Amino acid sequence: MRALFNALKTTTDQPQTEVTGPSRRTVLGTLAGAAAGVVLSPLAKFTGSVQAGTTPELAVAGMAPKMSGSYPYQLPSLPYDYDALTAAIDTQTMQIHHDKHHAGYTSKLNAALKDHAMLHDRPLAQMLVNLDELPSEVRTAVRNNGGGYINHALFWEMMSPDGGGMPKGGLAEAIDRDFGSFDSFKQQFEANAGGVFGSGWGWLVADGNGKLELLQTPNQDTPMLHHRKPILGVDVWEHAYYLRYQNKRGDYLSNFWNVVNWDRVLQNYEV
Ligand code: MN3
Repeated sequence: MRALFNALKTTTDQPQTEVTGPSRRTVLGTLAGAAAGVVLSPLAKFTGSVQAGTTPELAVAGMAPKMSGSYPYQLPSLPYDYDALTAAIDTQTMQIHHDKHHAGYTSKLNAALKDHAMLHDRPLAQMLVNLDELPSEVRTAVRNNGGGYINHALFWEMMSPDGGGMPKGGLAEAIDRDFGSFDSFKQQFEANAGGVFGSGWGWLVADGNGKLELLQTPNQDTPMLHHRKPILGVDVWEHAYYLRYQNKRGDYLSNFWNVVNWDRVLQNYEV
């Protein structure tokens, strides 16, 4: 695991040359901000220095095999009961969120890919990192429904009825290094996620050097579109919290810490 990160670090430490192909357009799109449908948090410290070639590995390395699986995609089972996360999320929200919303992204992703056999063996994470390489007629569907598929697969795993507490191991050290302290990180994470305008996600992500950043993504965009590895994410679409919290997104976010699965989040960082 360390070797992979070192390899990525070596690559990203090379002198910056012109980034070509889809990655260049993505990086420029990121810098262009809202014009490209991209929302970067004011708290994010995006440098635009990611090089082509490092990023697909970076993204795929962060995903469990089942999440970067291939067509036809299966709705992942929840790793706990619907009522297991009531320290943060109510039972009915979990049922609707998993059985309807996540199932919907899954079936729409499969429908979009059905007639594109050449994409059936391509890992979803690779498609999302290199979106511009996809046929134009499936690009939006993969971005939205592939993003929704993978974001939710990650989200369920990032939570646990045995969650809460403090980050662990190398992630705890990196949080102290990049945010000052765990308390400061929590404040900034909540502000970042709370500030997402409309539907989207608030993320803790890592670049190829393991540096942590906060990121907002609109709709179902994944941090992989920005060549960042998702470490911890929280869904701030209203469907994720409205039944219990109504307009009080901040209360949902402050309770979210009760269920964060820090063991899994550490794996996301170290893989
Ligand atoms: Mn959702």
